[in-house]
Amino acid sequence: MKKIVLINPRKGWRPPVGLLYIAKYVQKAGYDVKVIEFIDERYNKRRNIKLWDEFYKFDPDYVGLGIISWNRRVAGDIVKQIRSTTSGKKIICGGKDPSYVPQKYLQFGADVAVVGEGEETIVELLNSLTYERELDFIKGIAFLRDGAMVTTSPREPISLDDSLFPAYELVDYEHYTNIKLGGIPGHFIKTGFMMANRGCPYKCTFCAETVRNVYRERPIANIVNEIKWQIEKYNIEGLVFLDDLFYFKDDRVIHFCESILSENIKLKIYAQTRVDRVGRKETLELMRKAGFIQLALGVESGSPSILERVNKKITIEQIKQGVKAINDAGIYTYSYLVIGLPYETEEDLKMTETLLSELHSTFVAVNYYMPMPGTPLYNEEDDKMLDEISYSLTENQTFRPQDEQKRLAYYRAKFQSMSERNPNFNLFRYSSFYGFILDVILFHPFVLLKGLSIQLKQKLYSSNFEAMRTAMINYRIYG
Ligand code: B12
Ligand code: SF4
Repeated sequence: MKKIVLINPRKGWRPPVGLLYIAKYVQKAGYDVKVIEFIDERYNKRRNIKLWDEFYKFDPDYVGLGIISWNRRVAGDIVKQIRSTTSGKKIICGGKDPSYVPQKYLQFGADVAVVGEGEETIVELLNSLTYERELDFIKGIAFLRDGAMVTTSPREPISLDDSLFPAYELVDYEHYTNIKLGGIPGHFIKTGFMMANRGCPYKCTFCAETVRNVYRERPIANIVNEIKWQIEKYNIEGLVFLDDLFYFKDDRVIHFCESILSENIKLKIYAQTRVDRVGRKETLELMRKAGFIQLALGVESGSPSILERVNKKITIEQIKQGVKAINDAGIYTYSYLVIGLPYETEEDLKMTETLLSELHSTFVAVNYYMPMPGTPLYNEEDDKMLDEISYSLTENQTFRPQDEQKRLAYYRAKFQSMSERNPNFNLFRYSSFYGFILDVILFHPFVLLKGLSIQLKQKLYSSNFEAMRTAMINYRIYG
């Protein structure tokens, strides 16, 4: 049996679901699969050395890496290390970043870059490599021939009708469910993760998903079966839907909630929607009954001209109505804002402040704008930055000059403080959170000190508490 190692170049606070879908399809096709998740080396170099030992011992025929753009540099280093220390292994790079810039990965030394969704492509590719068939007829790949890149015709988005479950058993999924701080914001419970739909039909200009905007649905029965399986196997109490747009169609949400209720499934559920898709009181009340405790919304900005420029296709009025409708149904609102867009003025930020003061969102989360490949504002300089950086969860997420960063950090702090509830303090409702804090304070105080020292030096976070919280998340991930 041919062997393949699938690599997550850098583990995060949620599981690499895409890579685990690939793992399941490859396993089903008869390959022996191992998944290795490297950790951020600044946390524990020795752990990565051990993982490399496992890699060499398994001695795979094929290697596949699943890469988001933020991990480009570390993924490149991994490809180069495999090339320089082994021979005869076929290296395949897939995921968001190789889909946008396949040539980069071929330059790093990969044999093939997979563009788009990989379930069908990887199986056809491995079979062709195994039986030494031509690659030209496999859709959705790029490879080098006589030094020039050959790109095959695009792969269609896959149908989710008979979706297999991701191969959670190949990673420490128990660990992911137990991070708790990476689950439902403001809650400290054992949480599972899942995709119910794929794609999003909208085209917001800052969002990296706009290229694969074909919205598709998994059958409700298939989703419910996976939920039951995760409850039985991992004892989850909460569930995060990772979908870009969970609540898109009213009738589908109703069908899902009715299935959850009829199966007597009791979970706290978090999902994402848009302010212009919610509104029917009956649906939201049903969602509340089915366990939805938090709905996240892309509010983005309080400035109509910013909403227009990012092509959000929502109005200030819709934002107010959407948030109010969810609040009224007794579900927490989690409003995402994006600040730091290149054309954003102080006046725009003031308008956001005014909107927040009227909004009464339970939680407000502010992200700094990050240019991503495939989006209109992304330029050569950003691309060079992604080639060089080694992003860490506790470090600068924006690469802006310090003054600019401090200015944005000020607004971030201000906006987040306009939440109706502080998500950090919400955590203190959970008795298990006290145990965790005590463990950190008594046995690992350096975790908090590290967070604080980053904050004192770089002022990256909106508060000392947030800096320490991020440090604690890292501790939960990397130990
Ligand atoms: C879960 C998630 C995370 C998790 C895990 C990330 C991971 N490794 O998968 C965590 C919490 C760690 C995370 C963190 C971040 N994330 Co995130 N995250 C997501 C989210 C919500 C779901 C990912 C997912 O499971 N998708 C579903 C699967 C089915 O799709 P997929 O991952 O693309 O996989 C398919 C293909 O890409 C391909 N494929 C994937 N791997 C492989 C491997 C091989 C060998 C092959 C052949 C094919 C292949 O086949 C898969 C199946 O079809 C996406 C949004 C989204 N809709 O994808 C954002 C997203 C991936 N994240 C994004 C970003 C920006 C981040 C952060 C930088 C945010 C931040 N400011 O901190 C950090 C990075 C931290 C870090 N250092 O890793 C961007 C990435 C953009 C880009 N160009 O890469 C996305 C797309 C969100 C967005 N719309 O902007 N994220
Ligand atoms: S920001 Fe949300 S609505 Fe806009 S394209 Fe991305 S996922 Fe879709």
